[in-house]
Amino acid sequence: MPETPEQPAPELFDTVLIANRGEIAVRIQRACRELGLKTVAICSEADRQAPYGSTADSFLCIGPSSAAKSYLNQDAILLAARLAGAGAIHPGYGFLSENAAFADAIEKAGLVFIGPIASSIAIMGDKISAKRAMMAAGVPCVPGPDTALPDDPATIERIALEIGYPIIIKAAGGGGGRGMRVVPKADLLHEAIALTREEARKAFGSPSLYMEKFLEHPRHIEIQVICDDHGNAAWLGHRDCSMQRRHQKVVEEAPAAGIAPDIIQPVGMACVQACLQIGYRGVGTFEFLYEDGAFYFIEMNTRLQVEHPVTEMTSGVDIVQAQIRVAQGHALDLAQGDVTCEGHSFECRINAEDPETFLPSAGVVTHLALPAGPGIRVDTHIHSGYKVSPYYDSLIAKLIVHAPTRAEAMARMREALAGTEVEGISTNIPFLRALFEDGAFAQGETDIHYLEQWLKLRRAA
Ligand code: MV4
Repeated sequence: MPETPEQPAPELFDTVLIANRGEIAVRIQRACRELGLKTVAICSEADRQAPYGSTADSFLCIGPSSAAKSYLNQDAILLAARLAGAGAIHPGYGFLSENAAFADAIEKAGLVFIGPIASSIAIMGDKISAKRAMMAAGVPCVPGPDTALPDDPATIERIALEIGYPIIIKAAGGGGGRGMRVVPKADLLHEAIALTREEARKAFGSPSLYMEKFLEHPRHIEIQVICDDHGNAAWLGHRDCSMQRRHQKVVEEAPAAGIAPDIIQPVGMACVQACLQIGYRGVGTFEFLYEDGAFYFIEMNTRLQVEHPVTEMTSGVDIVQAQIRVAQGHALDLAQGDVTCEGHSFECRINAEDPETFLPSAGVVTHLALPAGPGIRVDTHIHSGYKVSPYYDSLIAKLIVHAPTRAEAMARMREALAGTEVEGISTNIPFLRALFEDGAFAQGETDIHYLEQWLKLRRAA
């Protein structure tokens, strides 16, 4: 018998259904094509004209405009995958991206979910079990028990006193700013718990609560990880996402200003260790509060995030491609020692919204000019003539810049914002331009409350 040359193992899938819309559908399609994968786009009736449909290999309308009947319709998405011959489903962010039942249904249908295994999503979805897993793995957490609050009033009072006021009550089913209440002093404790418990029961279907020390002026720092199925994990650096309003991030940057590499390094390694301990697969983000030089874990996101580009710019890693490769069963092709952080990156979220009320602004984009040049990247799905629909998130583009230093990256963003023109709808561009002229922001190290205070002062002026 002549020796046959070793054949590479067949890929787990060659066609990916992208269960999302907008800029992230475009971004994922690009990564798929670069990896030689075919793409299936899906849309709701409102998105029938979307360009991401015509650039995909197949395009299926799966339901009416309401997200509940289209982008959140698990059966319709699974049916579309079967009809179009997709072997994998990429959920993007939002919609079904952190739905453990969806991940489970995909795997049971014999397809690959491009994301973590369902049990990881479930553990991180319950903020108490997430905290327990992190404490067990040695990740620094906010002071407070990693167990649900008991019913006994005296025990609750004792826990609060041990932590020390102010404390914060959070719902296990919450996250991203939903289902939490600050308690400044003891006489407000039981009422706060009763109110939060009822809200949690209604909103999340679970009355389970936990208690933490309330940090009054933290920054929001997050760590990006990527893991394969072969026991390899790496962190790709950190981001500062403190510039937010009502839990909606507006500007993100990498790395965080004023946090020395030797301060963040052990935190990154603890995240990697936690991933290995829980058998995590895929991309993930560890969210921390950072106050007075210390890091405190709050939540883990088990999805690709909106702000992943700032980490791509500084690490040089294509996070979406890497995410798809590990879902195909490949070993990570980078070791921790290969990961570097070069220069500085900012992302501005361009939203179709009223500059005063922040309410979504739907309508037709009558004129669009986008910036270009060295170190400028635009992730968008819109074009001149595009109709911004009122049904979904108001994000219409992400402006991303990269430069050697933070000051140069800020200058580059000013230039990019100056070269961005969107007419026909209202956007937050004027407000972003003003923010990039702000002195305290230019200094760096502003906390999670800075933007709301800045807006208040600006309104008063
Ligand atoms: C906190 C906190 C202060 N102390 N936990 C809000 C979103 C959710 N991910 C957790 N959040 C917070 N948790 C303790 N123990 C303050 C916030 C918080 C916040 C966190 C990150 C980014 C913006 C924020 C805005 C308000 C409150």
